[in-house]
Amino acid sequence: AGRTNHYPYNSYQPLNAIYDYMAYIENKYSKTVRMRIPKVSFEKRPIRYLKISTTNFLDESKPVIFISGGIHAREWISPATIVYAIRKLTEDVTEPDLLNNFDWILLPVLNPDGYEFTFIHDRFWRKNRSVNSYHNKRCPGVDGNRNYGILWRTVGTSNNPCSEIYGGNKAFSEMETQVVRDVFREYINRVDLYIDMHSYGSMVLYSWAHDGSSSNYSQVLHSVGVAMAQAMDYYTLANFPRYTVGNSAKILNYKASGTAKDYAHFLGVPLSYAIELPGLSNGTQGFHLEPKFIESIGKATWAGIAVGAQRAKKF
Ligand code: ING
Ligand code: ZN
Repeated sequence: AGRTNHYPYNSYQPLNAIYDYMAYIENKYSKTVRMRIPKVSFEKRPIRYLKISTTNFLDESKPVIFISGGIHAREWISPATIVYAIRKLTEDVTEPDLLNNFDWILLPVLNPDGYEFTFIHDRFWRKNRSVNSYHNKRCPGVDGNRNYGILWRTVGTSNNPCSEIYGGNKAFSEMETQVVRDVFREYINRVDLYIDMHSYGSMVLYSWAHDGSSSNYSQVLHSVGVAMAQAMDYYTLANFPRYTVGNSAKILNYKASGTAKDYAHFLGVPLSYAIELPGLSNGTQGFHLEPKFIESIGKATWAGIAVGAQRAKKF
């Protein structure tokens, strides 16, 4: 397995370190890993993901698991857990069936401009850094998780560019959401499990976010969600809260439209979730989980992903 300490887990890594690691993994595991750079961000940073597949890249027979993170810049634990998942599917494979039975798409940093901005200027920035004709200079940025083409800009969002939940000037106006949309287009009807990683709150969230109504899959969404939560709880340190599982509008105190997990579910992805990873403090400090917890949260989150994948296969 080689240099397993190539990527440090004792501190949060800037974009270039995550991207270097992805390139290193692609190079080292070149039979199974391909890096894709479908678009560049508003500030011209590449948006990268890895496709991991143990069969020929033209083989379209396997179900796909798609995990995205980092749409919200300040939620630093989100990209970290996806980097950890990359490790578990390449350098440190302990679930070979999961590697062999699925094609994996792992996208750690959907919002590279925002992520970089949180390292340099403002630790608690949420949105991306794009500017459109409705923006004034004081208020750049669109909330990627309100920009998807599902009941776009209807509830729990804003048409004010200064808002933290500004939905953009049209659905899919942003490069970040276009990348996710295009992954679903490319793998249409093959994505069995989609997870969009956020923080914080220790919650497994499913559709529908706009009104709290249940989807046709609510029973399986709930039972698989509970199984993932239990697996994550098992590896979560005792001083952390336990996961709660439910409809996002019901267990959060707000509704939302134009979100990634609702868009995926609307497209027909049965198991589509947003996971709110843990945070230990209240307020914005909750986004800054102490780095000493990165590795254990990575491990716990991988356990949840693994259980979701096992259930996706049987489903
Ligand atoms: N929370 C998510 C947000 O975008 C969410 C929660 C996810 C709501 C999916 C609805 C649908 O508000 C954070 N912390 O970003
Ligand atoms: Zn978020």
